[in-house]
Amino acid sequence: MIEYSMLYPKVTVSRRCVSMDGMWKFKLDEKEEGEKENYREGIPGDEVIPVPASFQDFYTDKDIREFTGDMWYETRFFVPGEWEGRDIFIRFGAATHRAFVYVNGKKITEHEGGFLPFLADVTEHVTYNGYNRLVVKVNNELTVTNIPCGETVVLSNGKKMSKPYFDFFNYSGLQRSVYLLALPKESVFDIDLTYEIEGGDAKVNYKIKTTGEHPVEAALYDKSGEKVADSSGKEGALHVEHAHLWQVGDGYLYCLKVCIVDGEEVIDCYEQEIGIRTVEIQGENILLNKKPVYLKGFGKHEDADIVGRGFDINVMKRDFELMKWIGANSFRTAHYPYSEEIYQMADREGFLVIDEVAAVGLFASLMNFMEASTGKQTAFFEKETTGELLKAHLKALEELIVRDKNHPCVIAWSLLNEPESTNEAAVPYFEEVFRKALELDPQKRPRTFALVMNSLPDTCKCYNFSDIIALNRYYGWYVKGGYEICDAEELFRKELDGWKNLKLNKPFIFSEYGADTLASEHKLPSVMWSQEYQREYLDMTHQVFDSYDFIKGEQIWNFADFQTTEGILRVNGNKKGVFTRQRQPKDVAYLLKERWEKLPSDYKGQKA
Ligand code: EVA
Repeated sequence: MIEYSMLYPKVTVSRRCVSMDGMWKFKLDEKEEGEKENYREGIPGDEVIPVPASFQDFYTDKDIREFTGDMWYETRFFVPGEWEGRDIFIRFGAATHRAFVYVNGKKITEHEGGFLPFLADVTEHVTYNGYNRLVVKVNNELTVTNIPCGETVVLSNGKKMSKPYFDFFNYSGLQRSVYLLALPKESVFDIDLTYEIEGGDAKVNYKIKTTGEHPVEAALYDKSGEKVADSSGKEGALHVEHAHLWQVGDGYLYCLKVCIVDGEEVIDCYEQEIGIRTVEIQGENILLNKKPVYLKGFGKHEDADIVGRGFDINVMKRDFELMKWIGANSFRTAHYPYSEEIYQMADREGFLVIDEVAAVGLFASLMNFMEASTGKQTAFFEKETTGELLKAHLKALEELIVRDKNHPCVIAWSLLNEPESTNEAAVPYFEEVFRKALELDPQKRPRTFALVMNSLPDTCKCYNFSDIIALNRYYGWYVKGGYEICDAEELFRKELDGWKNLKLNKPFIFSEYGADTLASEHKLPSVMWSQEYQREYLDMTHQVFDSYDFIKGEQIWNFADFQTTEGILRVNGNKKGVFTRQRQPKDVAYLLKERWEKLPSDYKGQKA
């Protein structure tokens, strides 16, 4: 059980919420002296840095960019006197990968996991009508007991370095917004929703958790602010006549207003935007509002110049404009839960989201994305540390589902990316994770995980757990690239024939496929890394997709070029983007636009 409310911070009649974003004091603890020197009471020096942002790409010094260890942030905040008597929290959108929070020198809380929100209850520790000091120690070391998995090594010069078992740069710090909240002592804590569509009408079933005993009233308003239904009680149903369903490209949102009342007096109100829609798997089909839908889109990252993985509202806007332009309808939040504002935008724009927890790197290798194709085994789930990892994974999963369950855009949970699922030891681990997701989600959305190249019909021990089988495949890139692409196609078809023969009666999607491509390279005839080859690769891949009716979606890797650890396989980052890191199109963007605009939304839906 999470002991604080995960509801997104909002100002209402009863709630106050002040942004703490801005320039904060900052210090990398290079000498590991922060504890001894009592940084919790104030950090030395004058360095300041923006919050939210990754710290890495502001500076010109490589030791800073690669810094691994503790970093300290500090800011001052004012708590209004009229807030006395309320509960006061500091809400962190995320702190990557773990944080220790101090207010006025006193430790308040700590949090493990770098991509989900947490609250520090500071009610008893702040000075009212005065200034207070917030110090946060953030640590960005990677381990195999937390997600995402990796190692921290010490180099011969004594400096620590991050060795991720995943293919994105270990951006870290306070990468999301921080808010100061004042809530009434009795407040709305959590909201569960399920939907039933009845002809043209709909039923919204709700269950409200509060921190007290007073009664609850719920009312639903349409987009124009008209009340369309209401109900009393912590649990109930709202009947909506002629419901405007939430659809792809038509993210119609109602506003659910939940109030705790004491007679005439309103104790607390919270407003939650909701979209009325159902999601289910039926045979080989993914159904949205009982109609088949074919996924077209991307695996993405939160990644951009300078800000790194820090939430940037401008980059978000551009990304949605590009996704609409190209005819996409969906994306996967590879490889971690994204900033909440991105789901809110997907809700509004009518995008389908596969929401991924940060369980990536559960395959002990620095280049697992490549080595998996060679049949390498690492016995990952046989490690002694697996129990501890599972605990961290389940906790993050709970935070993810509680945080995101009310977004209509979220149509499935991705519970792992490319785990080593070819070993029996993975099975009990998967069992726990898949069971937990089902238990936590009131809407019982489909669950999936992305299968790595060597998790094949005859080797994967875990595909049966998935409601949607999601394949990450690189035939024509890591396997038989270049002039050998004809052999890649043969192997690709052979694998798919294998899946077909299993008659799983489940939908398949491609959660990754792609080829690294330098926006600067044109070459006729093609060579790998040229824009011409990316096109050839996609032409082959699309032909294969179109030959199998059980394939119900394609999410290309990646939306845009992104930063990774440096190395011989990466040219200043991963270049599989359809767009550059600056969000301009490579040639294949036009090919995808043509394809995706042509494919009907229920492509292959009727034949199942
Ligand atoms: C790649 N392949 O090699 C991608 C990685 C990604 O960036 C994978 O899931 O299998 C991974 O993170 O480009």
